[in-house]
Amino acid sequence: MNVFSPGFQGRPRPKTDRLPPGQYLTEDFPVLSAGPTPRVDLNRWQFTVTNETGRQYAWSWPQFMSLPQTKPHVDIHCVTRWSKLDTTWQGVSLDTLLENVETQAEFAAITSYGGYTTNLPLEDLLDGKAWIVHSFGGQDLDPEHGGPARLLVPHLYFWKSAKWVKSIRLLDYDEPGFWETAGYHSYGDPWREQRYQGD
Ligand SMILES: Nc1nc2c(c(=O)[nH]1)N[C@H]1C(S)=C(S)[C@@H](COP(=O)(O)O)O[C@H]1N2
Ligand SMILES: [Mo]
Repeated sequence: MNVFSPGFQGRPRPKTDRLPPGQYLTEDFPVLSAGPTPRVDLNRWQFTVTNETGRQYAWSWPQFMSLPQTKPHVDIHCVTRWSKLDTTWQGVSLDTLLENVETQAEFAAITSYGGYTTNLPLEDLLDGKAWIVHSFGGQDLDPEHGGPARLLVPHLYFWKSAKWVKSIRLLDYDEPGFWETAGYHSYGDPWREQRYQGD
């Protein structure tokens, strides 16, 4: 007997298969900020990348917005155990931003307006895995959620996705950020449940 109903293979993957261990699904979009929401004036907004030799690359808001845009459609996973599926964003791939940046560095240190920091290996920003996004669900990104622009690195726990992103420093060494210094995992892969140091 054929236990599969017609069309079975065409069915989407069950949502629970997309849930990393220890996570639950949420339909809302919780706000998690370690401090107040900074006000960032677009006329003064600047995003910079500094390589390991100190060379700086900078984009004003109009320069950033004129780069080729993509629309990532991704699942996000917060270390506080909520996951949200099928989120839709718009922004610029880090592949585009880093295209002409000369570097041999292995690590990236991210800093936000307001002072938040986080770290990750440079390769986790490349090959279509990370974006700087300015829109969520077809609307300008709310300030609470990181507007005017935030980092989006959905394959790692969401604390790596720095809101109000300001700069990326490319380094030869790993530099733990705000949560990483407070005992959270240096890498933070939700599928390996790397929540805390030692996981
Ligand atoms: N600048 C900044 N970025 C941040 C944070 C923060 O406190 N400040 N919190 C992180 C954490 S722990 C999570 S889960 C997500 C939350 O993003 P959201 O508030 O849009 O849900 O942002 C991350 N990026
Ligand atoms: Mo988080």
